[in-house]
Amino acid sequence: MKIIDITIRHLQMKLKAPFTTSFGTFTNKDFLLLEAKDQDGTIGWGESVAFHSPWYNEETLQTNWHILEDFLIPLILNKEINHPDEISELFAPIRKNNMAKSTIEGAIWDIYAQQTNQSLASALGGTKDKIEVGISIGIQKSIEDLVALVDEYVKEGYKRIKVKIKPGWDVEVMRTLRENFPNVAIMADANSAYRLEDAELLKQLDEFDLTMIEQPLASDDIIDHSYLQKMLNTPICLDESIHSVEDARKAVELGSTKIINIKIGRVGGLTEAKKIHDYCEANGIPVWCGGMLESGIGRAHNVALTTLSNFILPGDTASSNRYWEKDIILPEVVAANGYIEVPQTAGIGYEVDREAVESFTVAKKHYK
Ligand code: OSB
Ligand code: MG
Repeated sequence: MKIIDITIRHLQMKLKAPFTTSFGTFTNKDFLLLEAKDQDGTIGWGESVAFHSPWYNEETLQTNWHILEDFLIPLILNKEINHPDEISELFAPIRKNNMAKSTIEGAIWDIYAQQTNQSLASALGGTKDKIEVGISIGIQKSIEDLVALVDEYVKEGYKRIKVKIKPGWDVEVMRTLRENFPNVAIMADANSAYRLEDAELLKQLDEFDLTMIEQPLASDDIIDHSYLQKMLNTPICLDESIHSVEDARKAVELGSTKIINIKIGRVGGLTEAKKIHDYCEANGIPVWCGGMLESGIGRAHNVALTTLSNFILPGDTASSNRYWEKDIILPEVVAANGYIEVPQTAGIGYEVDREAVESFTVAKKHYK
């Protein structure tokens, strides 16, 4: 393939309900969409999961646009590409900026899958025809509100409930949830809100039989996570700390993590995501697919990735309608009874609703 034309759009979509983490509250989702056109006319789509502000990692919508426009797009346009695995080599001269890289790489995987007439899931080597999913719930105004929400999602059939925690919203919250939902798989995500000195507090969570605790300590730290894991019975799952298969190997060898959350954007694309998956599979580490409040396009990529065999634990890929009044793909992603059916048509498997895309676009630029 040869990419001859790229469009970047900045979309703004209003979340149905605000989403609060240990770092702050989102009411809108601002993100970049990338549309790439091959010389044969095939179009592929990629979504940047960088947020408007750098709270989750150092990347933002604007840094992604800059890196794409000034560095990554020039490395791709009019180059002969035989397989999407080559993209990471083309991008090797550019350090980090994984979410920016992943935005183009995702579009190229979409084109490759269409040109080889297979679903993105099959192109990646995935085998499942449906995937099991859970849901991630932000910090609420009160524990009563949280219990009511969890009850709703459990009734909808989500296979695992993840709740955000932070100092002051942790042990009592998890105790109440476990009392109310004795048989539900429950986990907590701290988004780096604690320090090793909080180990005694985090140990109290062992009582509630959580499936795991996600990213309790700093995003750039795998040493203290290894000390912490030795003190806890609850398995630690790393999210923010893992950017590559090398990070995964080091964290696993140090005993810093027993489970890994794979996010395509955070690791620089589907090729690296697959490498992490394969490494974990060979080493007995279960993985699951994380989420970044994606629109339908990023969501479709997550669905495809989750069809790989070692995605053993339910991920955060919930229904489109959990986030949006209206998504930008047709049909929308639907989780029924905790399962999403994997589309079998070529490429990402969902139609992009161009009218919806345009209606949420606040800026756009073409490159050729
Ligand atoms: O840490 O997994 C996270 C949302 C935004 C940023 C980081 C995270 C999350 C979630 C929600 O937990 C996942 C989703 O529903 O897309
Ligand atoms: Mg997380």
